Amino acid sequence: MASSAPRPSVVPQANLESFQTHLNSSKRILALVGAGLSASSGLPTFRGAGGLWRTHDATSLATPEAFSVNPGLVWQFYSYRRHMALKAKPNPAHYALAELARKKDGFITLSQNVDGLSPRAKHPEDSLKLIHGSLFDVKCSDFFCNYHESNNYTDPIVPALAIPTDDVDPTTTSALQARELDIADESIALPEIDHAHLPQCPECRRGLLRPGVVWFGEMLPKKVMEEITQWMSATDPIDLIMVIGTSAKVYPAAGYVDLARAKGAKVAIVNMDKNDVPASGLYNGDWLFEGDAAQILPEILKSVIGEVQVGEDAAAEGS
Ligand code: BJW
Repeated sequence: MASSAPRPSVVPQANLESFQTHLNSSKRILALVGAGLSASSGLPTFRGAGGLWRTHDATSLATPEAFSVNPGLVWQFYSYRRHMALKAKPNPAHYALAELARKKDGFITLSQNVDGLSPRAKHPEDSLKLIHGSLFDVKCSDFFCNYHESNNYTDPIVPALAIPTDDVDPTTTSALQARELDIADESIALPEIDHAHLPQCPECRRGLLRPGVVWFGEMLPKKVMEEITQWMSATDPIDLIMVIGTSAKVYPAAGYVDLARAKGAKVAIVNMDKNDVPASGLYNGDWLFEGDAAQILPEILKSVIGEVQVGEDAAAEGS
């Protein structure tokens, strides 16, 4: 395991000291993380810059309605995201949170991310709650079928969803000479994909498979939500909630900030955009760390986790 070189400080000293004093004495800590955690791994966020996929607002494709109207388009969006996530690597922020989970018993992370990077940074499973599912789960879209498959890393999941390539030399059949096209590039026409060539449910043989993620208007995974409710409602206070790389605009995730506050928590925000604070704003004694989570988290958590080990990537099987 190679350790990363010490980084120059990116955090004002006074802020850092008061945060670390609180962190060191905190017993129950929550992290709410979003797409900004994976931004420096090269994965785009949802809102703001990078929140467009071709001409589509990414959030407009994350609905059951979009899937029912145009499953081919929605699958192309998710197939592209699966491919990008498999190519990406966890960054120091993923490793820092994973290490904090090993060091502090009373720490849980609620991740809105579906990219698999926290599991690949070996974040202990029991303290990582994937509240919006995973790109690598698939399930049947038929209401009456319960088929669900985890850890499906086949890329592309069906041949029709392969990222198109241009053959640099059309006279050769060597795959090595084919270059992947960026299907996010609008100048490249997307193929129309017939239903028959989209992923089919192997169980009911009636429905299309769909990504095992939580779309707008859908319930979050019941078991995960119950585990979170149980953790939140323990009688001991919550000391700290860290709100990391999320615009905190999507519910029920964003609601955990107020729930944690109501149980005594101070709030620490880590975000590139200092205006992206939760709806209830910042209180006296909270912290705002403005900048890249991949730089800030290893530094602010250092008093507990030491130097971050950017370690082996528990790469997805088959990737
Ligand atoms: C950096 C950085 C760097 C960049 N370092 N930082 C209560 C009030 C109002 C509305 C509702 C409510 N309750 C429910 C709703 C409706 C809806 C909702 O919240 N709508 C809002 C938009 C208003 N919620 C739902 O529908 C949820 N379901 C539900 O509540 O069901 C109830 C129900 C009851 C009975 C029957 C049926 C249902 C489901 C929400 C599911 C959200 N799904 C998505 C897609 C997941 C799959 C996929 O990935 O494609 O989840 S949408 C999208 O948003 C995705 C994300 O996880 C989520 C949050 O986005 P995130 O992560 O915050 O990303 P961004 O882009 O917004 O922010 C990135 C941040 O990073 C920015 O701040 C940057 O500045 C920062 N950043 N680089 C640090 N390097």
